[in-house]
Amino acid sequence: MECFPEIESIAFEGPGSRNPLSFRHYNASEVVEGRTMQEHLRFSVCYWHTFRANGSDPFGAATMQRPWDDGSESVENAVKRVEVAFEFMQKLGAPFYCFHDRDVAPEGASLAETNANLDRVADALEAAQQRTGIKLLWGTANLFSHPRFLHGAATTCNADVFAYAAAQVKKAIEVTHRLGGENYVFWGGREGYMNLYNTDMKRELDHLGRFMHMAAEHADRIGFDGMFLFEPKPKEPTKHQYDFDAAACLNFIRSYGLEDRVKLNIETNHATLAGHTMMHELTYASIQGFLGSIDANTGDLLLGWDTDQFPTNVYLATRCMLVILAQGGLAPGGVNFDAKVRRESFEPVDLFHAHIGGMDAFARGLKIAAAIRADGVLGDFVSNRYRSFDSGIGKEIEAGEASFEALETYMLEKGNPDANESGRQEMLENIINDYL
Ligand code: XLS
Ligand code: NI
Ligand code: NI
Repeated sequence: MECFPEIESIAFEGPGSRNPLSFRHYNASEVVEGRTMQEHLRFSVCYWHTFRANGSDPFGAATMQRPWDDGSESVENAVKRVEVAFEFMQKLGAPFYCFHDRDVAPEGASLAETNANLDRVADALEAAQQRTGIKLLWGTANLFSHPRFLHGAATTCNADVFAYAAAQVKKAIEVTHRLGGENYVFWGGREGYMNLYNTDMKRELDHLGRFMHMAAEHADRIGFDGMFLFEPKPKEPTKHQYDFDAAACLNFIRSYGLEDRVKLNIETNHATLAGHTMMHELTYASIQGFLGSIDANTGDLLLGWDTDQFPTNVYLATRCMLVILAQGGLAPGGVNFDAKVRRESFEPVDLFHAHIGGMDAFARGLKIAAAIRADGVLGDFVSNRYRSFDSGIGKEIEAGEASFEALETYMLEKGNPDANESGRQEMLENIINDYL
């Protein structure tokens, strides 16, 4: 059964096209900086928002009654949904997808039944992947929806819940491995606290460290060598999430000796909630070699929560691509649209419009960032700005050959530093506008 019969494959028609169901900029085979757009962008559709969100919010019921969904939490319905998902992704031309265990298969009455449900749906996913060539960018476990996780999963005060979470992640890594997943994500849904009066922060963080090590040990045992990705988020659902931002995550990774195994999956809306720009978070992670993948979305600056909207802002996409190109790409990570259509956009075709917009914005961002890099307008300015460190005293400082004493002698002799120069922010902003 075809679920989107009115939709043909979404084709690249070029910037002049007025067909809303076409790409104006994303041309999968077009080469930019020596790689195709498909290779650079590695777009991924997320299962939870795209195939499970129903438009309900704290104030109202579901608005998206999908014609193919019987509304039941049965394995049969879940298997049918796999067909819908792959038809959608194939027509869109997305090479990857991502899921949480509970997005794809329903929870059963016991862990064993739940695992069996997941295996049955994994059979369908595996067959659909083989049929279509669409690959799994990453898998993950939902350790936040079920009430058992109310105090957290790896950071719960209840050792049995910790054990349950471990068993669940063990299974999720195995299924990810079976499906050829290239990465495995840890987003600590309820790993944080609501109140410090009842919280032993030290113990909770130690437990999370232990949990991650056990995950790595199990991955090694089964031969899963995909990258682990930690996803920062400052708040929501807890008041303070332990994986607050890239800096907090990196401190955690290093404190617990996980740096060989774990990189970061940076999400735009989470950066915003942490009071950072996406470019800041990407740069911070990338300069230290920890930028693994991105969850491409955007928030609403007038709202203080994770609205997970599709990214259509070309400036934002350009800034992302500047950082990603500078580090030589994201692979084995990718650009995952952790984004959902608005409650009011309840028709199936809106899923196409949303993804087309995100893919075109990133394709434009890629082309613009590549042009900026080719002309060297930022790169040349920045290297020139730091040229005092290329020779003389600056070079000695960078080489570790200077001491406070030597610098004092140098300055006493010289008297005063060389004059400062303008940072030219406005000029640079104007130059970037020329490319947009
Ligand atoms: C929620 C997170 C989540 C992760 C996967 O805010 O973004 O969707 O990406 O667990
Ligand atoms: Ni995310
Ligand atoms: Ni989010």
